[in-house]
Amino acid sequence: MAVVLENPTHISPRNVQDAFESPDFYQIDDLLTEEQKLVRQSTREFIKKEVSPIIEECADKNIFPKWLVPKFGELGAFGPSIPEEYGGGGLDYISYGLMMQEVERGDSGMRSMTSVQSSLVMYPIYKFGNEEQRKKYLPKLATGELLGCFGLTEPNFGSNPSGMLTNIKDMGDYYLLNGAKMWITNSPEADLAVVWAKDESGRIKGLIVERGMAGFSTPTIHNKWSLRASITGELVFDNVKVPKANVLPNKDGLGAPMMCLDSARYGISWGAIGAAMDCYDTARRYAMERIQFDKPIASFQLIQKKLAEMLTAITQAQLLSWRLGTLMNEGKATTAQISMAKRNNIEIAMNIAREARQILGGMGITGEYSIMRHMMNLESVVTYEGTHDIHLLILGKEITGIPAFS
Ligand code: TGC
Ligand code: FAD
Repeated sequence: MAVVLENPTHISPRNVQDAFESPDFYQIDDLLTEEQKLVRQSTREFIKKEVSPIIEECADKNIFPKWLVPKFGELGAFGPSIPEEYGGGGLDYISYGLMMQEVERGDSGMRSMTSVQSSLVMYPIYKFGNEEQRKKYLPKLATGELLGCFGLTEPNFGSNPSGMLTNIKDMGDYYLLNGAKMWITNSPEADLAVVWAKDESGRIKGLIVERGMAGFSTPTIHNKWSLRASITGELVFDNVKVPKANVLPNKDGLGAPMMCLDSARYGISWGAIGAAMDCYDTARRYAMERIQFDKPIASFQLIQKKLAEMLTAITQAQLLSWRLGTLMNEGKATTAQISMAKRNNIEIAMNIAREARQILGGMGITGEYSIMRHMMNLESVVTYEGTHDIHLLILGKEITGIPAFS
């Protein structure tokens, strides 16, 4: 049963020091600016202080730590790439990526919460909204005073969102919204939802739906074995009257939500590196200390093979995301390039988590270490924002020119 806590009073913070150190085998730090390194450092410190001590208990008890929302806002984790005049960080895409890496190093559910707010709520309001909408919502979303969610997926339309049934009818002064969205990160606690719905001509439009509008409800999805510290739900619209002022005017069609997904998938490519690094670092430390056959298990060739392969995969993923970040900064990154990075980096993270868990033997399945939690979380990450196979097909289309989706 998912629980929301507004403050940490009922949590017993762990007294174990989070000693995480990130691997940098190819001196990728030399490619980063001082500002980017500073952003990474401040996020890492925040995660060590605010997330690491409570996250195992939250995941264990299925608690969404809502008290962290304004703290993430203070850190600058909401809308880091949105211009400062709207409350964003005005940072470049590599800074955004490094932030997502560090947040997901702490927990994929926390990264979900922050990347939805940044890429799927603030980004469309900034990119497709008018000045009034930007000024009304963005500063409060940046501080975490408002929490948002993004409604694209429906019960019967996941990989194929273009088939969506959620619809709006023009009633003169307002739109009448009907339909339902499924699997929506943050929805049960969100103050507003960016919702994609078809108008009477079948064109997809983006709308800002606010909590409190009559006919709008957000039931929680319970019993998740993955992303247990993130809250997920539905969005149900039963004749919701949405003022015309809440329609995002500057882009419609499936391309609009797809542009948001490009930004979020890019952030996830970095986030997956964070989860992979945490598993690698945990396994490396454990292997150095765990004695079997009178020696640290790190001295056995098979353990060294696992560690060497993990480090190689992390280094490849770092290079992929760093280069993609430079293309994002230049406005040149393509959807297929983003798909490659999201797909590759999640795959390496899942493999690393599995191997790392084996290095810890029986201890690997417990909540004493973060690995099993990362493993379970990554099962969602490999599915949302386009499944592993959908990204393969996006790449297949890029290579051959032939869409194999249908
Ligand atoms: P297709 O025919 O390829 O395209 C339809 C229209 O969309 C345009 N378009 C894009 N425009 C800009 N940027 C992009 N990246 C675009 N991708 C597509 C395209 O040009 C076309 O425009 P127009 O004007 O000609 O109509 O579309 P399709 O229906 O064949 O579907 C293609 C497919 C399968 C690749 C796509 O729909 C897809 O990516 N499916 C996966 C769905 C998905 O990723 N859902 C994510 C939901 S949100 C989420 O999971 C959040 S989790 C958050 C968290 O907790 O972190
Ligand atoms: P389906 O589309 O039914 O796919 C099932 C299987 O069929 C998959 O293996 C898929 O790869 C395969 N498949 C489908 N089509 C093809 C094809 N053409 N060729 C080959 N194989 C195919 N959505 C939102 O809109 N907002 C959110 O905030 C959000 N948060 C989420 C949080 C969590 C924890 C989860 C699990 C999901 C979230 N989603 C969200 C939904 C997510 O984007 C969808 O789950 C995802 O896009 C897949 O859709 P589906 O689950 O309906 O699977």
